[in-house]
Amino acid sequence: MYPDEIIQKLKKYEKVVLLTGAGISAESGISTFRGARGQWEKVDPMKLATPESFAKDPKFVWEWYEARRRQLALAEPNAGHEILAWMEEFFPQVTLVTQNVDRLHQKAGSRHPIELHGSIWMVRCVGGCGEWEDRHELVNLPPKCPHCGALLRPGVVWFGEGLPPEPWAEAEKAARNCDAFLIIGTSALVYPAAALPEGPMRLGKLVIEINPEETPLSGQVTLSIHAGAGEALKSLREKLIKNEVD
Ligand code: BJW
Ligand code: ZN
Repeated sequence: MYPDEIIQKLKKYEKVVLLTGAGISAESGISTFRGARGQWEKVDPMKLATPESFAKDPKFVWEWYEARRRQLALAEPNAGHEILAWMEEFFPQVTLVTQNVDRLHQKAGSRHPIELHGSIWMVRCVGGCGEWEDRHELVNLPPKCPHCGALLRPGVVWFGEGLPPEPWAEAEKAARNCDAFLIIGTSALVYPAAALPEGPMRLGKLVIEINPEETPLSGQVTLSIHAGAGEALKSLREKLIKNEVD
């Protein structure tokens, strides 16, 4: 799966960036957005993941989010999440950047995942009272702010909204300075996250993609592994450890 010279190089690198998408959580039973079995086969994302849709029908949008929250409350991280957390022990400096809102990386032990699209466990008052974590089952949808009575919205980033500036700046900086960049389980269709590997690719850095399907990045990366994240990352860990002993 991995040529030896790539493993030898990777082993010596200090600064590694990991960019994840919905595919890393697929093996935890969480549907991806696009592609085979993606949840957006069944629902139109533009009806749900935009501020306009929320303004028009907050109950409908919240029903989708609350169903996902209940599914996620029962979900466990899988081998892929665990191996990415292990990489923080193996490499001197790992920056994990995720587009996922599920917090499964944190549950697997990753210390400081950068969340580009927020978190499904956060709620935000549209009246300006702030944002806080709430994992309770939300029964009366749409939920209202306990402080001012305005609507609460999910603390995620919808289409047309800017990414949170600090996480984005941190992700860009890590991408600029990395020795190697791993892209795991993202269709690489949603910007600006999909643009993060562009700099490293342009500079000829080692860029590895793990995805069972082709993506727009597959032809540009150093190595494209067409396999599920669990299998591909288990194999990578074995090679890294074996080569360490050799
Ligand atoms: C496996 C697997 C296994 C399966 N193992 N892999 C530049 C160019 C063009 C457009 C734009 C642009 N800049 C901005 C835009 C507009 C827009 C955009 O990108 N649109 C595109 C669709 C064209 N971007 C935005 O609006 C962003 N904001 C922004 O840019 O602000 C500045 C701005 C403001 C105003 C105007 C203009 C600019 C915000 C994007 C927010 C995305 N939000 C969502 C919803 C989050 C909340 C929620 O969860 O509900 O984020 S959309 C959805 O897509 C979610 C995801 O994080 C994101 C990415 O999806 P991801 O993770 O890649 O999942 P999938 O399903 O697409 O792919 C899964 C992959 O896994 C597949 O490839 C499978 O093959 C693979 N897989 N099993 C490994 N076992
Ligand atoms: Zn409020």
